[in-house]
Amino acid sequence: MDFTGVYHRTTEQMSYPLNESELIVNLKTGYDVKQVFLYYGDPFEAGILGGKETWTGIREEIFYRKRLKHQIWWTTTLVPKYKRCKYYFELHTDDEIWYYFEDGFLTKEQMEMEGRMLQCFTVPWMNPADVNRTPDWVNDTIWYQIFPDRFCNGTPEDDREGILAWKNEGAVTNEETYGGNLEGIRQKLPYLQKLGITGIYLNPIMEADSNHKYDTKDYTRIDPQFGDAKTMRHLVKEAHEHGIRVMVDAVFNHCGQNFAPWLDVKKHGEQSPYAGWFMVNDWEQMNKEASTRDGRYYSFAFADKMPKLNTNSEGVIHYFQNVCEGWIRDYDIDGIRFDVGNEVSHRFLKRIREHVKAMKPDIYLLGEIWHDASQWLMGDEYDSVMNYPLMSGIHDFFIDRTMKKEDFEYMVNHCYTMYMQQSNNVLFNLLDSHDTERLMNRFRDLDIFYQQLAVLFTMPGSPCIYYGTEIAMEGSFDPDCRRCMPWDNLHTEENQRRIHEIQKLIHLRKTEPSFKSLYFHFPEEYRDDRLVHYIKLDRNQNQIEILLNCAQEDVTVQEKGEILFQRQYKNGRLYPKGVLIRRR
Ligand code: ARE
Repeated sequence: MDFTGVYHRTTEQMSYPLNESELIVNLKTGYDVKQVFLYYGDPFEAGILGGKETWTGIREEIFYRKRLKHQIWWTTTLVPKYKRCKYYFELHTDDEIWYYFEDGFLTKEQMEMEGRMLQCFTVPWMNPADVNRTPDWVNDTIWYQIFPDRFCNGTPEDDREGILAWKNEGAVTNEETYGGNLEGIRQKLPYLQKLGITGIYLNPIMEADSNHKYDTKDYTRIDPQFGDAKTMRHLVKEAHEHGIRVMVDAVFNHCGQNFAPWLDVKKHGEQSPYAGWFMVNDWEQMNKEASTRDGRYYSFAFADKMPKLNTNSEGVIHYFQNVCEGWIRDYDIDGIRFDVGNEVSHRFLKRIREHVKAMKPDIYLLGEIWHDASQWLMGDEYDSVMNYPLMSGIHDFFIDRTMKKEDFEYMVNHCYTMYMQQSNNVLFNLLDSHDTERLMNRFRDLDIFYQQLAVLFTMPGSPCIYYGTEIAMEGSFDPDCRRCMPWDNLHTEENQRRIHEIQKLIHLRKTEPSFKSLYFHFPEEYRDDRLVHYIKLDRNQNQIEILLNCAQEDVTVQEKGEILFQRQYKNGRLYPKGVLIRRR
């Protein structure tokens, strides 16, 4: 047997409570392992392994599997009667049987050798307080990301000096301000509702000097460019009346150069009461005109006008607990997206989560993390993350014509085996954002554009479309990916047709439970080609043909007809199988 490919630990995403009664157990092996059985039972039942007695634990075959390129990922769910259990695995290759314990691999003979002390994998107790709980409402949310300055100007008659005329086409930079505001977003709620949107993610709206507002000046004040507390309360209230939740952007990793505590530190140096709120390395030199890399104080990246906040300090933790408390109390927000979510301290995040979840248990805490975010998704920090790895994988598959179906299958299954199911259910899935080139810009092919969206919409978690995606808006990298929403051009026949495509996709996602797949798996008969040939959006026939995923080898596929969503029950749980969807 190839031992190197076999891995299990009773930690992280390999063995965890799905809820107060079900325990998920995952195992990775190589492809030489053809069958896996699990022996499990109560740690205090008779039959403690050690040579004296033969353990009569329940023997159950693990059948729920998905392919990871060089490995297989086996999953099963246990329901320990007394909230605790111990277990070990029986691994079958073509010609061998091995037993896998916490302390190693044994043959049957070694297992039964007198006096051997065998250490099973052990889950001592499934404490409810430790269960990773994520807000269910997010799983069914269709998100729409809005860059406030560029979405809609609701009060052009009140435009202040410096606001440029709305630009219905053409490139933009970070230097211009076009007057988009909260009142404009409120006015467009009926439009968003008709599109099928049920959640909006707003880029920062708190007072800041730039037009992107990631250089916060006052965390407790709505930027006057966008409105005030009253307009924000009005927006959220009406959004809720339209069945739309609201998530705001929290820039807690750093602040702007005019944030009052930073100004105080610049003025009073180490004597400032806020000295511990920042990460200053050279107090003598800190007021010298900064060059981006001189390290006199830390900042976001090398942006010296974005000094890094010290999220290890009690003062900063306490301050932002109060900021979040104010946002929930004053605006009744439903989610918080944490900017640069991988650089704030874990301690900070644990304390913020505890504070806000006590106020609003189903608030959605989303981390902006572009890489494997396992360590932030243990149930005591973020609920989920922006799923940039999936974005890259989907993009790559459609760009790289050499990528095989197995590669795509690996990429998707890798994305969905990194985290606990609770986090996967509420992943924030996207194909572009205010930080990336727009999807249409990258591909300039409407077919591929819609195929990618169709793939995105089959994924577990919640899809997010960036404003303007409904009309396949173009735009290059930041800042050109933040063009003004061309409301004057939306009525054209082509744009209306494009909006209808997105409405269909959202409707399918909402009305067809099987459209939310769990795993990508391509049965042999589909291996000879690429996914792109199985996601056809026939706009004339109003048809979406898409291959869904299955957790089993034997995909049941019929030539025509409706959804084939076969289900299989095992110890009381539902395991979906694969289907091919041909929807009229
Ligand atoms: C401005 C210009 C940019 C220029 C940059 C140079 O617009 O063209 O490249 O300055 O410093 C905000 C504004 C940006 C602004 C930036 C700096 O929105 O317009 O850029 O401030 O002034 C990494 C971080 C991730 C971060 C991205 C940008 O991990 O957290 O870089 N994203 C957040 C927000 C941004 C925001 C900031 C942070 C700062 O979403 O909008 O920028 O508050 C790989 C890496 C990632 C990396 C990613 C993108 O995938 O793995 O870590 O993200 O590339 O670079």
